Amino acid sequence: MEERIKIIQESVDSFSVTTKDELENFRLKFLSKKGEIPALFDELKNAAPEEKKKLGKVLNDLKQLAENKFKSLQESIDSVSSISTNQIDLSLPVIPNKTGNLHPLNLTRYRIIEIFERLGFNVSDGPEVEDDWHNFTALNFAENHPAREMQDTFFVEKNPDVLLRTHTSNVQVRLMKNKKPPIRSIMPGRVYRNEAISARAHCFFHQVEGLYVDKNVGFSDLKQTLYHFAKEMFGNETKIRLRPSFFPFTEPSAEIDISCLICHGKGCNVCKYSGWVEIAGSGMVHPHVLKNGGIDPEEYTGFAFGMGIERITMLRYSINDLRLFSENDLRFLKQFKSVV
Ligand code: 2NM
Repeated sequence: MEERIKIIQESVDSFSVTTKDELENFRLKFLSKKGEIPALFDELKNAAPEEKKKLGKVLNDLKQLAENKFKSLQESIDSVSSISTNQIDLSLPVIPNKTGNLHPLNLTRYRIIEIFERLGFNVSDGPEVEDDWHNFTALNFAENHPAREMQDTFFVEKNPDVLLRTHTSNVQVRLMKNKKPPIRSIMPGRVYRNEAISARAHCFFHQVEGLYVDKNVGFSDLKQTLYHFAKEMFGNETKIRLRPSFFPFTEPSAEIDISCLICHGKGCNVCKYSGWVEIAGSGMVHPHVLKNGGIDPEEYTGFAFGMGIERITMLRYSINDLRLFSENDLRFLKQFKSVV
């Protein structure tokens, strides 16, 4: 019996509670009529007289211990619940409700704008529904250029002179018409092309184009500007490479590649084992385009460039499917910077 008293004593000592229910369990287990301590008192009746005296004292001590323990547990629970009900600290700042996340395309757009604004570029915009002249003719697209076909361009109400812009260059044309050089401006915006939707193509996407027109703007200005952009956007170690290319609105034209962020040139999936990833098209603005914008190509020169915001965003966050940007799957969107 002495042994059992010791065991009960230990479990009374180590008992801890955090709720009123647990406190009640303590009472039922040890102190209630059917609890372990009254049961021992019952047994004591059958003990030999000299045993009875000795065990009775030990048992009384145990009962006292359990009652004191019950009291102190009760006090600790009462003090906790009085904090949560009576002692609310009204001076604490509110924990804000989460209101949403910024779309990754917007995060990238804001970053691109920030980089070019620091170089003295401003931001321009223009219409998404455009006429043929501003979207094609002024930009030196030949009359029979394939981009003008129904398969490539969305026309509004079958009118060949009302279309959804296929690039943001229409804004450059309008800007040149409205403003004398120097012009340093970027044009972020949505563009449309008649393409089947897949992981790598969509019927609408987003571009940022840039235009710099002034006296003595040269190819080296183009190269340094885009080199600076690449380092700001993708890290100071980033290298760039220019490849000769062709666009109707620039001559000469160049494709801009950056050194692969993933493998640093060793070769991987993203760069298709070439070590380089294309990020933009660019070139010196064609004299015809300057003239169409009302700018004298004998007096002024300029460079222009264009890049896909989706493409930059995919490289930035390792996203491998364009469709994620427009499907509004919260599991995707919640991974980006929260508004608050
Ligand atoms: C690109 C690539 C190269 C461009 C040219 C012009 C304008 F209006 F100045 F002629 N705007 N945008 C340009 C040049 C766009 O996108 C891939």
